Amino acid sequence: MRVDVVSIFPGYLDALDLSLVGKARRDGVLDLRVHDLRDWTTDRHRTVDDTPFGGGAGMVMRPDVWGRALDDVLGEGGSGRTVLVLPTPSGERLTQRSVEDLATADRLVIACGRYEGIDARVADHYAGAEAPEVREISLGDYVLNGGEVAALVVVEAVARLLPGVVGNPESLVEESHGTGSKGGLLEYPVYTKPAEWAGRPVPDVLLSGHHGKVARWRRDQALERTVRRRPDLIEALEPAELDRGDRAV
Ligand code: 6GU
Repeated sequence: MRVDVVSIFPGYLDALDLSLVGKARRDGVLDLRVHDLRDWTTDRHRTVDDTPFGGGAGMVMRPDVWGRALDDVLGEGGSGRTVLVLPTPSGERLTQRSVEDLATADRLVIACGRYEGIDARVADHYAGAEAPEVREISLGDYVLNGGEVAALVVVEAVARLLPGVVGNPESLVEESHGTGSKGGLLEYPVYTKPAEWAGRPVPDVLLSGHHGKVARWRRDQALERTVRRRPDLIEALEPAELDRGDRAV
């Protein structure tokens, strides 16, 4: 997959050299390119923003600079499905479901806004075209200073779904928010050695060697945790889906 990130702080994306994402890049699974938006400015001060029409606080990013940048970057790609990702606190919530959808694209272009955001005509302009698909996404109900952290989140969440990035694909199956057979619940708690630490023993059932009892216990823990921490996730589940998960243990 090819991913382009455009930002006025390209250094923010340096972390994508590390860990599994860094390895995916070196292995050629992920072709990630980071661009400096100011490369598409035309004035001596390399201006990317201006005051908002209608008044109000802060600055708005200029559509002409973004338009030149995105036309160039989008034009570099080959054929295939391209999604233009616009991180914004007023976007749709990013979920594992939307991450799975983004992971099926051939190409992502992530445009990181700063200040009070990007002139709204940019999203409308590209959404009005045949391609790319445009997705305005938000990480959650809080405010960040710009889209760079969201770009880090999208790249990491998508990259680990690409074939060959996570060593053991089984580890993708049981995780919290997975949409597979155990989907919809938070993950059960996990333990390793030593069997007792700080006066706290590991639950006996995990040392029993009884796979059926371990599976039942984990399912119960996942349910209990989800009810307590994320009742909204239980509400969102079809009762049949809950039953199916229970019969699977
Ligand atoms: Cl994607 N951007 C900004 N600036 N703030 C956010 C966000 C995105 N998601 C949550 N808060």
